[in-house]
Amino acid sequence: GKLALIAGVANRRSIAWGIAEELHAQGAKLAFTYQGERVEKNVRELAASIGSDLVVEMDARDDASMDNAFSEIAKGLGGLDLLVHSIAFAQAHDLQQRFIETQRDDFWLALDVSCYSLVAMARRAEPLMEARGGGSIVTMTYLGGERAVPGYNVMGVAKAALDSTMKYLAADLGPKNIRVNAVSAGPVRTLAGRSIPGFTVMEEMVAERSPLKRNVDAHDVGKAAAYLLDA
Ligand code: 0WE
Repeated sequence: GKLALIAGVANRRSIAWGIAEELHAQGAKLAFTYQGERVEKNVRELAASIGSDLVVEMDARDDASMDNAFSEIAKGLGGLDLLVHSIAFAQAHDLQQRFIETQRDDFWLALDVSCYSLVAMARRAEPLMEARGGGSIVTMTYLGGERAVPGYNVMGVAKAALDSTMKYLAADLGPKNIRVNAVSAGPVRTLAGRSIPGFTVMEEMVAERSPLKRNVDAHDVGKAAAYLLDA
């Protein structure tokens, strides 16, 4: 019976969709935000497949768009308990060239979409969760924020900032019984993952070194997220 908002579904391979399926299986009522007309149809069809018609456009770089999305969702869901932030973007060339070449506007683009968006969403979620006596927020991070992973570059800087953002938000929201956590997934075969040069080789190397000798998929991540969300 928990009320959940999921931001970051692009298609059925998205980590956000793996989390959505798990939350649905555990009985949550779901709403979705999507970014851009290109993915609207995908997200509406996926939402419909689990009985949800609460799908609202939200541009994470636009405050007015975020205000509108949160007011639509608060109205449609009738409250909010769980928030899933599964949003990131860096220019493709910044994940290929040397990190040192990152330009100012592309640096801030990556930080804005991949990190500040969590602050912006948490601030809008706070009154809705407070009204229900508490809530829980989960975002997605990656090892490249802790160590220099070849090619991850400005996304690593954004994830380092995201990890810290998660902790400061937890400090602000904890007294209101709102928890904030991040799941650090390994490489997952998504739209974002697959378009990265050398992704397949990296996947093979990670699988070989891992205890289970395999990579995680969006459903593994979904189960970890659902636990942290206390779905
Ligand atoms: O966070 C990510 C990838 C996020 C991402 C992916 C893209 C591809 C398409 C952000 N922005 C874009 N922009 C695009 O235009 N991961 C954890 C997956 C990932 O990306 C890497 C990795 C791993 C793992 C890039 C280099 C090295 C490793």
